[in-house]
Amino acid sequence: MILEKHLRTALQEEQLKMYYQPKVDPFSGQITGMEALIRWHDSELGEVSPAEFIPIAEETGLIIPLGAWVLRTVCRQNMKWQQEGVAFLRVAVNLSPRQFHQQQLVEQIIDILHETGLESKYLELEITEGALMDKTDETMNVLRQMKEIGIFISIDDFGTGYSSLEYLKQFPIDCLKIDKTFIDEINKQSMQSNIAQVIITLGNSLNLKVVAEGVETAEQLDFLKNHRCDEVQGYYFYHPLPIQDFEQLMRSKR
Ligand code: G
Ligand code: G
Ligand code: MN
Ligand code: NA
Repeated sequence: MILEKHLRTALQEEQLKMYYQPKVDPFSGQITGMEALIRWHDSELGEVSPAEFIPIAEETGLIIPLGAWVLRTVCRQNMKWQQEGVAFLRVAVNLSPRQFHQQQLVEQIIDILHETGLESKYLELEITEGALMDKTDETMNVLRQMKEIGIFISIDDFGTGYSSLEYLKQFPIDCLKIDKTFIDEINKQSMQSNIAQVIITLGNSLNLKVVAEGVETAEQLDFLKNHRCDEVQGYYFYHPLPIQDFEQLMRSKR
């Protein structure tokens, strides 16, 4: 498999990069946090999307060392930004299903926090609904350990999976991220954007923070403000930014 071989090399030779997309308070416009998103430019293949290579990393098991690299790189970068006074923000890391269900994940995270010196409250993990609702006993156990450490936990792509409301109530989670497909349905003409609205109501009633992803228009933002969505993220505000651009943005805010 050619992509796998290239990806292995990319990981060894540090050709992978993390980008950072700000999350925003919809009312004040202030940056409240960020999501780390991996990027890969291969000299032969060009830009390869994580939508393409993460599934391959999952199939081949490469996601384990890759995932560890992502966590370490992101925690180290966040610590550096704090030390330099650039930003004091929580950073979210995406965990794919196999990564979430690996043995030793919690130990690995504890080690990385220790090694980088990052406080646990500055780390958020985004886990998809599908991964959480699989092997629920094990999931409960892992989530409890993460909560005990003080990590912030979000359900990513919420609304696309099959959440059991019972587990949603029981799991020690902090936040629901409304999937982009429901944000796409919001527009001026048809105000029947009911799923986004229902998710906000559900989140509020479970005392969870609700974040909208993929916000691209002023209409979507208005709708989300009217329905009291807590945070927004999307191209309307910021694209995922490379380190230098992120630093420039933060400096411009001071
Ligand atoms: O950023 P973009 O839209 O291209 O990401 C495509 C997909 O890849 C999304 O589902 C996103 O969650 C996932 N992804 C991006 N970065 C990472 C990462 O660092 N780790 C994992 N596991 N998935 C990621
Ligand atoms: O699965 P996950 O939610 O982690 O994926 C997030 C992906 O969505 C990232 O790859 C990011 O690049 C992308 N993204 C972020 N904001 C927007 C947006 O406003 N529009 C679109 N089309 N994609 C976005
Ligand atoms: Mn995500
Ligand atoms: Na998502």
